Amino acid sequence: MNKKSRQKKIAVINDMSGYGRCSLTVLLPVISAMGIQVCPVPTGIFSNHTGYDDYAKKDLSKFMPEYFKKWKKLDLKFDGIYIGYLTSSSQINMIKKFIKDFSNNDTVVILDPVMGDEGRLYSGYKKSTANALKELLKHADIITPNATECAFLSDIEYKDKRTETEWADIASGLCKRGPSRVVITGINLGSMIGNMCFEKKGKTERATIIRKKIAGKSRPGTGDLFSGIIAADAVLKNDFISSVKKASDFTAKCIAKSDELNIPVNDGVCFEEFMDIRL
Ligand code: PXL
Repeated sequence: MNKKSRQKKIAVINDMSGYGRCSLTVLLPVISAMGIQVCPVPTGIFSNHTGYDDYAKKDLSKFMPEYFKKWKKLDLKFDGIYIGYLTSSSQINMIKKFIKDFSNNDTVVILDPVMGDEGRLYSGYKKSTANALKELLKHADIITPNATECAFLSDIEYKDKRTETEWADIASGLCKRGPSRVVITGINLGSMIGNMCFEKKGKTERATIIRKKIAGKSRPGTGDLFSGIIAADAVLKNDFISSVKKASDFTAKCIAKSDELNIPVNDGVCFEEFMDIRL
């Protein structure tokens, strides 16, 4: 019998966008830098993310069963399963089976319900996929929606500004559908930005807002960076609220550096500036 490896592994189900620093091109280096092996499952390949005027896209839904079959043959089990941008609603059932097949008793499932921002779905992102994604809530331990994704998941009107109690009620409603931890990301607090950490333990619910001064322009890929850190810390069993603080500090640092280096907004954040190799 092989000894159990002491290094953790996360399977990341997300798209590969060749240019624009989001999804897998962010999650692979960031989770690796936190000392965890990252195993990508590409849901689709994009020449560049869909925030640019034009892009080429290849949906990989048809390839996924074959991919999973070979992984099954390798008898893989993951400490974390991270779900991000899906390219078709047909991927939902495959992912449900993936969770069943590749989890052990201790696996953490992190769902970043990537679908839109500023009240709208991303260009080319289908409403049917957004609706189908709701089915994954019951399989997730942690979710990291922004205000737009909260509105779609909860079938409520999109509002940029809400009271703290309203955000907590939305998080509580989402918790009732599966996850025990919710982070509502990028809450508009005027000159500050907030991330609400909502935790449910038995009947006890606790909401905490982590506030930070706005570090610079809002950019694509910051949600992926943020959620990657939350996922890695969850698998490492680090404290939830400390991990949200860490993720918001690191994201803010990358945003500020990107403005300083005149990185075009669509090109995301220059997190590479802070990927020190552990020697
Ligand atoms: O970061 C979110 C994201 C992921 N994947 C693709 C995207 C976007 C946001 O625009 O276009 C393909």
